[in-house]
Amino acid sequence: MKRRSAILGCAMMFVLAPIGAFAQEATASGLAISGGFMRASPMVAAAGAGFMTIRSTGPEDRLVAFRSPACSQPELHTHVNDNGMMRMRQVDAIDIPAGGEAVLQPGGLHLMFINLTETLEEGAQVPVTLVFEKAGEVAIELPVKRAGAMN
Ligand SMILES: [Cu+2]
Repeated sequence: MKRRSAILGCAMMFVLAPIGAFAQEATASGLAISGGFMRASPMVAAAGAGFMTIRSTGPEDRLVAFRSPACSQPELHTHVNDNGMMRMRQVDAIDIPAGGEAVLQPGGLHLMFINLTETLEEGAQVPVTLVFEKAGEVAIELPVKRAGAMN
């Protein structure tokens, strides 16, 4: 995976996908993050969720935490089927297999932004720092899409 400048990456993604999805960022440490987004959330103090695909072009890694100025209580979550009811549950880490990927998507794994510090307005960019066990910290920006967006 060649490293390219964030500006060039954004410009290319904007041409190819004007709806959004320009949070794409490649790291030198063998992780490629693509398709990141959040959903617009109308009220302050509500929670928000972040989604993306994290691919490893090298060894296995684990997403162990994240930080964002958009919330005061970031958690890693998944959904579990509890007698037919889908419930969110906190997880310690999200595994990215060697040469494979972890998909964070609605109804599954996600970044949970608890105690939002600001309203998530459609069109905004939310700075997020992902913390990986091996790759360390990776800064990205997640575009805010309309409420209910699936990708
Ligand atoms: Cu959640």
